[in-house]
Amino acid sequence: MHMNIKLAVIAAAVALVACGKKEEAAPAAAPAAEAPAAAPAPAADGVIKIGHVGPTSGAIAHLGKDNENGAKMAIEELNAAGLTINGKPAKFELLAEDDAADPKQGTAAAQKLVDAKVAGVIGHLNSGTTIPASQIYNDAGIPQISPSATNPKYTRQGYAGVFRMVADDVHLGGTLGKYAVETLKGKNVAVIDDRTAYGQGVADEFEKGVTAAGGKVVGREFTNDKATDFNAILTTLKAKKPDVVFFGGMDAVAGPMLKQMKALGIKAKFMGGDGICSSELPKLAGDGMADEQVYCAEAGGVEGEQKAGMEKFRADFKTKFGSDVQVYAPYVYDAVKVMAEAMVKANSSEPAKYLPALKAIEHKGVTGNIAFDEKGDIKNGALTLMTYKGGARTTIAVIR
Ligand code: ABU
Repeated sequence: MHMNIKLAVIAAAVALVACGKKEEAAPAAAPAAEAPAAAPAPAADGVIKIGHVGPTSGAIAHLGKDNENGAKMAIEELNAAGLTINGKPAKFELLAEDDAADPKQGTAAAQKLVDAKVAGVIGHLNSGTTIPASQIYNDAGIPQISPSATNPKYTRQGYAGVFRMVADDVHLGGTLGKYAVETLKGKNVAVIDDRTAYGQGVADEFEKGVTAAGGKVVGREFTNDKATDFNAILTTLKAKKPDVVFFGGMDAVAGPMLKQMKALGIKAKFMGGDGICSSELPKLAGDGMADEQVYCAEAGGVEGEQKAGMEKFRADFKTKFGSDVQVYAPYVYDAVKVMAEAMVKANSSEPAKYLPALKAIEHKGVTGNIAFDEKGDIKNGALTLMTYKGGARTTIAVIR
């Protein structure tokens, strides 16, 4: 086929991946690099298995299910698009695993997906599961896109096939630290973390941001990701009269912590990263508890004309699943679409063949324009600063 015609056909197929319409897709294209020995063989029957892992049990199951639903939505649209890869109708199959936010269960789930010969993995949700699992996927030559793990280490291990859809904790924690001092006028700041890879990391970055902006960290305490009673550490911090209390951890711990903070009469602003910035937080904290006192940031965001696409996604998601997006379902949805687009572009679901296309991807998704840097981090990552009003997440600003 003439090169221009071939490119046009591939472009049409890619557009179909994005908009979900039914049509014939690309014919065979030039193969890319050799697959590593450990990489799974392409499915003979045209079924392309995509793994998804998140905590669909345990305290943050609402977040894991939200992510999994984002993957389901994307897979259904891809299958409705009637794509062809390597001359076969491409049927995508989602293999969804639960890691319960536990690193050991995370590696077990990763091995299960490798054994099932998935072509790629979207996940995991937590940094504490994503990082150990990434070694297993890397050893098997399977690309992995985390929609939400923000610990910088994930993409700094030298692995060729790891990608992150969101800004990392350096960006997130640093920006929130600056915001606490400069915008919320927090001179004295207290910090708590849950000792997870995410919670401790983002809290450390927050501290650096506070100090760099001229604020003072007057206390640092820690808990764990299953704790429910925070009275001892909150009482210790109350004596230090903080203007702002930052929590590095997830919403299931942040909710009760906020409630107990109020019960102790601590009027400080309550801040956290993306892990607390969910639709569920007001319910976890109790009626009205989160309103006006909580500031947090999603590690991504859209502006201008791209907001309409995100709003449509949120409305479609609510219609389909009967619940609001928690935080990262749109990033999971885009991650699946990005992986599929790379397969269409490479005309192969073999990891070693579509990986170069994934590295070079330029995708217009519901979460914005998606391209990755040399480490696999999202280029030009955004943050969305949020607060809560009337029990709902309310955007303050999108910043880069
Ligand atoms: N980024 C917040 C939740 C996921 C994580 O552990 O990184």
